Amino acid sequence: MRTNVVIIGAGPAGLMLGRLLELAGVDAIILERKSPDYVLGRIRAGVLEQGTIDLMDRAEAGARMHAEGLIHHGVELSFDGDRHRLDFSDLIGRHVMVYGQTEVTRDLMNVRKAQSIYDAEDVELYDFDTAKPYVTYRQSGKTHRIDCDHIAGCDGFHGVSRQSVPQKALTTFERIYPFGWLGILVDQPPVADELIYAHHERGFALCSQRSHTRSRYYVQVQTDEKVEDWSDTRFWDELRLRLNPETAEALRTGPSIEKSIAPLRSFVAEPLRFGRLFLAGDAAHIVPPTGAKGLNLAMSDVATLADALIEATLDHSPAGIDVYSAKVLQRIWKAERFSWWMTSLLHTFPETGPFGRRIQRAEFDYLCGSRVAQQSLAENYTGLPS
Ligand code: RFL
Ligand code: PHB
Repeated sequence: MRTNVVIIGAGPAGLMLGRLLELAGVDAIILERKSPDYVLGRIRAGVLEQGTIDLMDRAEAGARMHAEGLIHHGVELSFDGDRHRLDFSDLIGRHVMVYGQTEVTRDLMNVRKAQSIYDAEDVELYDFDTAKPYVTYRQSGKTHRIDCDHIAGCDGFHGVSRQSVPQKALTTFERIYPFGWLGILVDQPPVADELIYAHHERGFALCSQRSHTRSRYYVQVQTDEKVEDWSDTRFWDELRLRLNPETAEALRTGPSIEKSIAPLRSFVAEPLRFGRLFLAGDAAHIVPPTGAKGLNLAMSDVATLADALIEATLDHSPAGIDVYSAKVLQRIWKAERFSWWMTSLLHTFPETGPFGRRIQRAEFDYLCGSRVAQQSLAENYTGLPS
């Protein structure tokens, strides 16, 4: 087989890239290790920035998102039960949309006409430092080969693409946090109209949602915690303790339909181009979910990469691919900074002690009293320009 671009990974980054290339007339094949049902079964992000909404429209995949997505004009922060609402629309004239990553993925799968190969095992990348790269994979016991001009590594943090780059060509920056998020999905109306990010001495908690009838809640847990040790009752009891009393009272609980623990990590690889291989999305970087940036960052990477690959393929110009890595890394580091900062403000860090908590409280009080500080948070949360 031969194509212009082999895209590895059919998460939101790979699917969006594939769609943008398809619409521009650039031939691409997506190779995904898992089945479509498995990909759609992963419960992840829930908040879309305007840039992501615009990209869904450009991909001609935005109709259901506009019909079902919920526009949120602000969020609430809570510190030891003291509440403060940030009104993004008033602060900077912008908003976000609540629409699940699962739905984004489903919509992108549905509009795609070109070839996607699921259940592709043992994907391997070859000769991307030459003009004739190729990729191999196994399916039903047979090995297949695809020759191409470029390879896009959109295969997430544990994917094969970044691992195929020689160690000496890659610099990585990493911070692993000493806790994770235990998340629960439940078919009950959300406790509030907007998201609540809560700091409590027992740990962080987040009240999020997917729709008017489906809610998503998280609590900070130790990294060695096991999901099996968290019955639904234990989860709801712990969540209530971390919210202010009125919110705890209003909480509508029920049996969980999904429950999982995600570790928290900050990670960046540099650079993001190696000859004819490009990394994008979680394959290139990870942010802790506190700033709701991971999916949005993946989308802004592939928007830039799509334009670069279209230019390289149709106009035979390397201008876009030559600047891809430097351009997206600028935005990536700003999102890393914001996600690290939100995480630092809202979680409990066992090692920082009482001094650390007083500093967090001072940061919260400063935020509540300063419109400039609120505008900064709002500007970053709703998405910096690309
Ligand atoms: P994905 O979604 O991980 O997709 C990668 C795909 O590549 C496939 N793959 C391979 N395919 C072929 N061969 C191989 N060797 C392969 N190895 C892997 C995988 O099966 C998969 O299908 O990466 P992508 O596309 O870069 O998308 C990134 C986002 O998924 C991620 O950043 C967000 O989910 C992060 N995130 C959030 N982001 C936001 O913008 N807003 C949020 O509110 C938000 N909340 C979250 C989150 C992530 C969370 N977890 C579980 C880490 C909440 C949580 C709890
Ligand atoms: C979610 O709904 O899953 C979600 C929302 C906001 C975040 C992280 C996760 O910051």
